[in-house]
Amino acid sequence: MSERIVVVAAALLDAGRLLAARRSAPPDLSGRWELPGGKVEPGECPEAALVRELREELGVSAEAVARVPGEWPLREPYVLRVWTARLHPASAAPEPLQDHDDLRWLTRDELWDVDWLDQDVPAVREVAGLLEAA
Ligand code: 9L3
Ligand code: MG
Repeated sequence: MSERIVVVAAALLDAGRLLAARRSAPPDLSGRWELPGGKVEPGECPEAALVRELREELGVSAEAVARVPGEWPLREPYVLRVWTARLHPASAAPEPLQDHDDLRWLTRDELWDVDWLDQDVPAVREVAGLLEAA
């Protein structure tokens, strides 16, 4: 049996909006939108990985809030797990520092205006109810 590697992603929520990030790499994923995150490193807990990825990719100080129920298969051996997350009050605003070339804060009405990665769609659907209408 192959070991699964967890990829964590953040449904970063602020003022009733969800942060979407447009990937700039690799070529087969670039231009598609995702919940930012990445691979959990050996020995790292998923919530710590989430905080680290948000700092590295977006330059923010944030924390995991709650696991979004579900687990979604990615390319072998990866599996996607999602947490809601929030910015610390003193955090910088997110910037696309690494792996992304655009960011958008989406209201519920705008949620499907971006071309989400297929694998992220079920998680985005799960968090839709937490968003405000525009
Ligand atoms: N992935 C899918 N949805 C996401 C994230 C953060 C990642 N929300 C996929 C894309 C890559 C793999 O997981 O194939 C590893 O992600 P990364 O480390 O390149 O961000
Ligand atoms: Mg990443």
